[in-house]
Amino acid sequence: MTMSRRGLIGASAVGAGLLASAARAGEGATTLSKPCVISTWDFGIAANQAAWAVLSKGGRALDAVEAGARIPEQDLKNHSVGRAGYPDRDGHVSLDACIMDEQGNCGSVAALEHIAHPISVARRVMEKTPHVMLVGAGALQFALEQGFPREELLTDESRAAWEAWKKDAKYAPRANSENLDYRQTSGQLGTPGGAGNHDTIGMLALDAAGNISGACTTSGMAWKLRGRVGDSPIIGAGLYVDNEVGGATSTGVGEEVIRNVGSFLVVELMRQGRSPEEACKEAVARILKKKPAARDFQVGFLAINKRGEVGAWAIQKGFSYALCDAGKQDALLPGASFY
Ligand code: SD4
Repeated sequence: MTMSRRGLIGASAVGAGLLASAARAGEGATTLSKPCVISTWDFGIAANQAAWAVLSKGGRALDAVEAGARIPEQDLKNHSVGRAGYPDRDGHVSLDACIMDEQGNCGSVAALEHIAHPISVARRVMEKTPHVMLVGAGALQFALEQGFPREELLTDESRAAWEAWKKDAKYAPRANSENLDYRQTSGQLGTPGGAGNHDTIGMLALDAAGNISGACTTSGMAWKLRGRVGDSPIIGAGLYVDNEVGGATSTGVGEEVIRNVGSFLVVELMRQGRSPEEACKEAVARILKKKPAARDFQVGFLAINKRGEVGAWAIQKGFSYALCDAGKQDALLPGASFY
């Protein structure tokens, strides 16, 4: 792992102040050696280590990102991915995930309920069906047919948070509301898309053969409308990989990412010669240009190119990403940001 002008933060040394002060623009590139894996947010460290167990034995990037994504999916303390995720407005835990490999194969599930590992269902969609995306009741039916157990994913803690939110929730947008304000969905969780609300994991891995794969999994925006799907299961929005170029993934308010087909944009900008950080910065700038009010929300992009160069950019400070290669398996960096 090589860095220029920006020091790595060991997992134990990370504090909010350190992250904030380190989150300055254009502080140089981080380059990982292959194999390697990167993930959004601090809980990406544990996910990366599960992926590393695959990569370090010469395993495939696709297997690595699936193994990694399953870690936060089963983490009962993580309320934004998988089991124990915060429910939608009506109390249903509804999960979104997608996966993509170096050949452009991809699979996705959206609004999937009662299945603890949506990333593995997304992989089955990719490998066992001629389709890319299954949603809602159909996705659940497919998962059950594939042998995934049906489970209750709403934990007591998540139910209690939902009950507390309902007490003074003013969130009842019309389906086509032009005034939908994400802040009303967030309530006590703080900035929409920020660390307190959205904690999607997006993972990108390069294996020893140099092939790239990615995975993205989330319970989406807490207290969302029933049926709402974010960017995370949408190929090109929440995740995109291209074995000629590299890969990108996103976290934060998914509507803003979908509008700009964010991860595809980042990869295409890298194809045109931008560094991962420059490409992520431009994708965030597009969001803000189209909708200046998005500065009140959080969206972050994370990208890696085929040379192992890594970069990230977010609207607001507070975004972080975890890096792992043979040199260091528990590194965490702050994402540079506009605000
Ligand atoms: C969504 N992008 O559903 C996801 C949520 C998220 O960090 O990123 N959380 O919009």
